[in-house]
Amino acid sequence: MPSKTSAAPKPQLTVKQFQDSVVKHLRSTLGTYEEKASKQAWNQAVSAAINEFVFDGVSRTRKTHAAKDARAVHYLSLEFLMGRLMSNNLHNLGLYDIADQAMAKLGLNLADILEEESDMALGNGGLGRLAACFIDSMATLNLPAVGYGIHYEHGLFRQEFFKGRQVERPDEWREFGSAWEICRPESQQTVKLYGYVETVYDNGAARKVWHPGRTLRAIPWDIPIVGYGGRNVNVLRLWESRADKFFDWDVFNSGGYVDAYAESVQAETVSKVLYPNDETPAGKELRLVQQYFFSAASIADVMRRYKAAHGDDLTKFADLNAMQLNDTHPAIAIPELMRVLVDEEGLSWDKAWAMTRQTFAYTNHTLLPEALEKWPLKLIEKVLPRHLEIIFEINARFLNDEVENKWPGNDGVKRKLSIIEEGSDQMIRMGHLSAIGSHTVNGVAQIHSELVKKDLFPELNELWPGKFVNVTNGITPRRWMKACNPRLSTLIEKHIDDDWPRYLDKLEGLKKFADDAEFQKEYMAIKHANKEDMVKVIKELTDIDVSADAIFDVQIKRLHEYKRQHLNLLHIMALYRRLLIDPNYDMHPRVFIFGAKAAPGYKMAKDIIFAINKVAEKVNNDPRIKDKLKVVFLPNYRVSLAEKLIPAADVSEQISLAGKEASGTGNMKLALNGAITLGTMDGANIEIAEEAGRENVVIFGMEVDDVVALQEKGYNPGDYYRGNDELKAVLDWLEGDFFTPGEPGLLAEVKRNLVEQDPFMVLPDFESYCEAHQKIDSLYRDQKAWARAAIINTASLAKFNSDRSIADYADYIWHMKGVPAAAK
Ligand code: PLP
Ligand code: NBG
Repeated sequence: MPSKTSAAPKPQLTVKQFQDSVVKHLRSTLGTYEEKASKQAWNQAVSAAINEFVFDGVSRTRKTHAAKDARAVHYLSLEFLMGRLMSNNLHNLGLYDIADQAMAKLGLNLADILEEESDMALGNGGLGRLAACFIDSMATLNLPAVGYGIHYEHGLFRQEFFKGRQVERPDEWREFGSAWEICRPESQQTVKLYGYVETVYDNGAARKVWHPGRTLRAIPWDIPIVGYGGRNVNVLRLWESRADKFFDWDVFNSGGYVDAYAESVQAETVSKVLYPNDETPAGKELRLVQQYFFSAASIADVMRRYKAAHGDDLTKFADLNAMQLNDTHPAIAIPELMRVLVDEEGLSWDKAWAMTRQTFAYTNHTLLPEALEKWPLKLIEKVLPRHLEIIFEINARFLNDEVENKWPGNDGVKRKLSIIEEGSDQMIRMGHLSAIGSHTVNGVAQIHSELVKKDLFPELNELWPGKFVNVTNGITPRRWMKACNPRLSTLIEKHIDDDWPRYLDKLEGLKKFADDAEFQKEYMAIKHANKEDMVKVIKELTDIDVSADAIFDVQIKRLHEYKRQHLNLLHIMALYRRLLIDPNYDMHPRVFIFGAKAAPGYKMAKDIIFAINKVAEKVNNDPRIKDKLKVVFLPNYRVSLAEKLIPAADVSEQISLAGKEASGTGNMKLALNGAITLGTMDGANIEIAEEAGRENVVIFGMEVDDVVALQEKGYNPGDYYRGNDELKAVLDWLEGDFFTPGEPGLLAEVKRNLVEQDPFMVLPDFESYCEAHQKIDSLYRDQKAWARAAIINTASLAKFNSDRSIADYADYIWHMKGVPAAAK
């Protein structure tokens, strides 16, 4: 029953008007006509029709915020994993049904048109997708906010499999342009790099002058971000790098036509490609240049906007501007703002530092030691000589004043807290710089935020009580339920308000139907229909036949040893072995579905993909197991594939080693769509279990304390290998040629790694993981109990709405309120 105050967007035009607009754009913008137009052309015509509303929203929003001189937040992120935008924009504008009907009138299917859009994959995984959900929520909450990032020409690589191995292909998301972006050459900036620093004396006072060796132009591309309801439309501003002077005219005139392009080619490599490493810093000069390039351009942009309103008086700068660092990737923005304030604006160090600290806040997304960014001091000195001096000064003042006051004469603490790590090669610790230069530091789930305080920055937490806080991650229910699961959304709308995509706590209202036989039947029928759709996708992508009556057991995320896809694999092999030993082994048919990209240089991750593919090949073609077991590895996992898979999942595999997954967000999406979490007590799994009730998830394995205890005792994987016959048998199975006929040993490295090192303790959790799977099997056979648990999951996930996360940031970190744009 829609409520009177519903936040659901109202359609602003009729089907006929939308249809006319699409046809008008097809003819006048695309230069084609109905009989001839390709689906791609139709897609672009629909985009153009939508953009009539979107661009108007951008102007209205910008005008309101400028007129009110509103405080704004700037979300600095090297990654935004946006996916496709059309369906989201239609839903947020309230135009989806209108567009659907309009296309039907034109003899077309909107769903087919949506498939024509490339994913905008300017991110690796969780961190980038979180940034995308967050900017959706910032617009929905009417917060004056700008997302800042890089306009990569090539996003995350496209993954193919060749004989079971991952092959990387370039991503061409804007090969034929993108309908959603507008270039804003009038707002371009310049970014300087390299060179040397000179000390100049004015009347005896020393002043630093940086003589840069290179200049890049930063060209902004704006992607409108439509809030739910369409009232506010913010922008995501992505910087493209270009050479400062396109031609070196002297070289050109002396006959070197091709050489004249040399500088421009180098400059353009800065925004050419996204580094495909998830959770591992690349440590390459180009990456540092990317980080500085977008940080410096963004700060210059914020400064330009401020000065346009306030002139050279910077006293209100920090009151009007918040900047959020999405991990340490933009940490160089801290010394950059200091450089601008001190060197360019002539502020005193103390004043500039107070403003800088008041402006920045930092989100930590990982505790993995190998993932914490450090840059060789020598590299920073080469690329950003003035910034290195500023970092030294920040560090000296921090150690000599704040640390010395708290721990007088304690060199051990100073060494630990110093931004500079001593050693044969000195390194700059970006996490330290971020924490020291920010007013607030947050982790991304309760357990993670506690570990940030306890293990990562215990002294800083003691030095600044209250500075370290938690903001549990969230996901936008618009994309991750309303748009991707229309059947379930319709069912929800039938039983509760239609504005649940804005107020997710309304889903609580479903709890009263959890035991209602009729509702259970409808809910399960929807899951089945979604699975039937997935059966077709699986067939199309892999040529594997699966049945929608089997349990769809899904693990989708980047491939990483800490996420333990190989634990899943060992259990699959154990099931296969049980079925070979006893063909009547009692289990409900299961389809194990994987989606995961490995970083191209991550050998073990690629070996695991290969092993899963090889086991899959054998299992799927073995008639002896009577289709009780299927293994599917879908190639090229990305946002648009996630949107198809998540509504069809029965089981959500969240099996990281406790303490390693900071939060996870895939876990939230799957649980909201009614998959039962099979997980460890890690990241946000803990909070999902809390919200949905421990009885409605299946938890297994060691907890953080157990992991620490085992490490302290001395972990020996060989003990577990020898101590469990089934585990030993499946590990040994990897050695011969059973899965790689005629080529023995191809999978042996996976076994060796586990038996000799097992850095993420797969073996100790194996037994308890197998038991957890037994629980899943029995629960599924009791369809009423399963339906009940799934419904309660859907009904209980309001906490994980990214609107809640963003409201927390706004209240506790940014201290700002929404400013609704004027209606006209
Ligand atoms: N990759 C894609 C395409 C996603 O949509 C998500 C989140 O749902 C992730 C990666 C992150 O997954 P996880 O939280 O399981 O690491
Ligand atoms: C990832 C964590 C995830 C978390 C996302 C978003 C990095 C460095 N970290 O657990 O591993 O969900 O960030 O916070 O990518």
